[in-house]
Amino acid sequence: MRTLWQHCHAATMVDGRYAIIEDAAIVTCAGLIEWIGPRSELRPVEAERTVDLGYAWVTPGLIDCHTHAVFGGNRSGEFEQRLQGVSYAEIAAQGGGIASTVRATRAASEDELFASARQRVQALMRDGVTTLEVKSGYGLDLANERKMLRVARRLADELPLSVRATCLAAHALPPEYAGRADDYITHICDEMLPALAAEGLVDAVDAFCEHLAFSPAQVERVFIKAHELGLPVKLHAEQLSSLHGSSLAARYQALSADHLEFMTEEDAIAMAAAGTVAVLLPGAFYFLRETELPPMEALRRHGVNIALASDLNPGTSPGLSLRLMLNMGCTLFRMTPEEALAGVTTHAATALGLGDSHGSLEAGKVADFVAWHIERPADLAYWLGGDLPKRVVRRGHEISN
Ligand code: DI6
Ligand code: FE
Repeated sequence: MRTLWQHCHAATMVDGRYAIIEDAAIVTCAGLIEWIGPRSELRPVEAERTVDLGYAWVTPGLIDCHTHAVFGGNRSGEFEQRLQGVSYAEIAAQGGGIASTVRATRAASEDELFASARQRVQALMRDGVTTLEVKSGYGLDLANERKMLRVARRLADELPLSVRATCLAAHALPPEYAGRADDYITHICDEMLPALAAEGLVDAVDAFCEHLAFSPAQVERVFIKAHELGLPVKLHAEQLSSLHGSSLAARYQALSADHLEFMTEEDAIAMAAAGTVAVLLPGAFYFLRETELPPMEALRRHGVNIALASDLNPGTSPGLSLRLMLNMGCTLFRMTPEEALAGVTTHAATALGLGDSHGSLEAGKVADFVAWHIERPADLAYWLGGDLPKRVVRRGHEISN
């Protein structure tokens, strides 16, 4: 069905810029954008349907390119501990942290994980999210990583949104492998990744490169296996210390390196050369009350594309609003509202390997967009969360929210 959407303004986000079209018209057909431009230049079209958007501002559908939305339990007790002065690393060393979510996730059935993840994902969707990444990484054995990734696939089957599933088996050391990290990496490479990839459950492979997780040498083994299986890689890097994981990620043409507070200028140069997107996660920075800022100037100077994401997870970023992350990206990291919006559209798409099909409003791209009843695009980064009035269109069809 061909639809003409008119009486709107558009921030197309082509090349990551607002690139504003005032009084725009958008023609969608078969789930794609067929034409977009000023209404005055629209040639007569045979549209089955014409929709008046009431001079709303249209942006691409928002893309949350880094979430751990599938997990059992929650960690508000640890939040209370941390407020009493216990650090994230200390909690992890006492068997809490990621390990406690692993226990809860292993104990949960697939249906239970789906039900809780669906609620969280629906909260993100109420914020205009039409594409989402979901990582595994709280199962840490074949059966439980499979269970998580199956829930990620099911979210896409049952909700009107696109989901990319990332295998993060190298997130933490499972208790069965205590003191044997290299053996766990071998298990990931020889058993888990080949099986999960063969089942079609994996779109990308991620790892956590940190003193309290895995070393660059261990991460590299995972990357080599991922490439053997034809899968792109991503990396949690430089969140709590500098191990140059982001340079390692760039050497493996990673789609993204994420967190990056402790990255160096050399890391930025390597990422720019490889086209690896910097995914910044201000929710985790805020929630852990970190003080080391990502090197924004170095990222800009070297032309690294910057994305923003929720990092939705129970330990470091229980963030259910991607627009709140826009505000935090601006307030905490000094991004401009334009950079922040590019970070959840154009560059987020690239961070998921979807840059050719998603993330901007242009002919040929998937017709995922949001018509916001706001005064200017910067309003999206201005309001602190909340449910802004809007209409959400996915693959050319309006979805209710
Ligand atoms: N970095 C993070 O912020 C999350 N994972 C990671 O590698 C935290 C996950 C958690 O604490 O449950
Ligand atoms: Fe994360």
